[in-house]
Amino acid sequence: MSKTFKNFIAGSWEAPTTGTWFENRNPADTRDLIGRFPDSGAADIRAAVRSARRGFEIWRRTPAPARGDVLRRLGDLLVRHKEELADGMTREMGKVLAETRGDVQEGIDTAYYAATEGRRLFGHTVPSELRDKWAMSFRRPIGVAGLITPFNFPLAIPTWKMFPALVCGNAVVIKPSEDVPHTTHRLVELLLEAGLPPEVIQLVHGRGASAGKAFVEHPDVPVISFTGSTATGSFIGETCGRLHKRLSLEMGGKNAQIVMDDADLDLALDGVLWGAFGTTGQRCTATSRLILHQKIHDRFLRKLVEAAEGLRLGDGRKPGHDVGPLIHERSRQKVESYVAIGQDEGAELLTGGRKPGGERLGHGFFFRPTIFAGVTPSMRLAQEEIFGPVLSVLKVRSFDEAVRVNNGVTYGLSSSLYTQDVNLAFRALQELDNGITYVNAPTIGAEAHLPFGGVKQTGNGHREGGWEVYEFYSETKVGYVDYSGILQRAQIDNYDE
Ligand code: UN1
Repeated sequence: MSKTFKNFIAGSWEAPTTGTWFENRNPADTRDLIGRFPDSGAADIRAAVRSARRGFEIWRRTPAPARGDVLRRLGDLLVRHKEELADGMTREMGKVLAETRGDVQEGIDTAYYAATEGRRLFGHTVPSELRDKWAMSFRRPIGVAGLITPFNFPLAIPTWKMFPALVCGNAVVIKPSEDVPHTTHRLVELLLEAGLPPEVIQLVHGRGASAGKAFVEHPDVPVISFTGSTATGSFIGETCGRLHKRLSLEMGGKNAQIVMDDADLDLALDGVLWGAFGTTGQRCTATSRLILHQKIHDRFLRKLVEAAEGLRLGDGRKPGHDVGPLIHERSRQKVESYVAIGQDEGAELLTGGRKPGGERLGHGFFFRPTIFAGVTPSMRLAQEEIFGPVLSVLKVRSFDEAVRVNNGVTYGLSSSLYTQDVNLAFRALQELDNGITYVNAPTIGAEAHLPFGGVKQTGNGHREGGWEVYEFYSETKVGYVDYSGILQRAQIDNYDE
């Protein structure tokens, strides 16, 4: 008998009002059923929001340092449960244990950062233009925050959204991806153990088109944060625009690694292998384009193909594997369709392009690391997000051309430049149109205490992580106190002759 999980609404674990459930299976071996989770509907969301509003009334009055203390205790619990969480995450999501341990660590870092932010949440005190008048700004919570999270970072991304929202004094309704519901289930259990008042957090499982849509449209959820596809983000953006909601969108990428002719090629090789094939290419920050200077193009490609063929596919919970499965069959079909598109467009398939044969990997959604050479900037292979282990290689003659190619896409999350030339390094920071640029490091590797996000169609101008996200989850309020005892008119009395 597989376990049946529930939503967490109004302080207790509740079955969905729909009476329907979905299955969560291990993508490395679909015979392994992790559990059944609620396929919730609008009525579940309404109950969750009602409860969150009650939770908000308690939580917004709790001093921010005390709110931070809950997250410090949660950080301690994440440390204690790191192995168990990583193992469970690999089981439901597929990436190898070293990566899921990193995912938990990102949650730990985010928790400890948030804990101390409870003692900052700075406002400003500035001089007034009038005598005996005080002027300051400070932060207030917004209300119920609705969070929609993706499958690829099952723990880290929920923490990026939840922890700052909570420290700022908001109540939370979260709907995790239906591909990884178990990790968020555990996170909520740990939040309760850490002492979060129950009605401050609501967990509602389900699909985007039903549960997700219901709270994006709910009038009592004034702030929404979403990480996922650009298509879904556009839909959410329209709804939030119409309802005047605050919205943070974190969406697609088409990130490039540029390798100049003076680069340390071994370093660049390690970087691209990790960037392109880590997490089986299922990161917003994955390296999906490799832009090579013509002088090193052939030499680098030879090494790259050989190294990619040496990557070991397999169950991420067992030692010795580098690359896990894709998240589901639909995703594998999408990757296969791009292999066909690339071949039709005239790109040259150097390796991969198909699922592995044989019994060992036959029950999972595995796909071989795939490299296309001879890709030109206008090809769909060079423009569209694939979200799988497919790398498109483009050849350029100069740094300027590399910049043009990098910038010639609709996305703008991360980019990377390998060079020994300090002048080029700084030019890259200025000229590459991305939210994050790495020098001599791959396109992935964001740290929890710095702002994370992208330009163009990757996002809508907000950042997660670091100090900026706290602005997103709070309202700035301004207070003036006039202790002069007389009416002082701003802009008038101070300028009287
Ligand atoms: C994502 O790609 O979806 O940049 C998030 C990284 C991670 C976060 C990635 N820390 O490597």
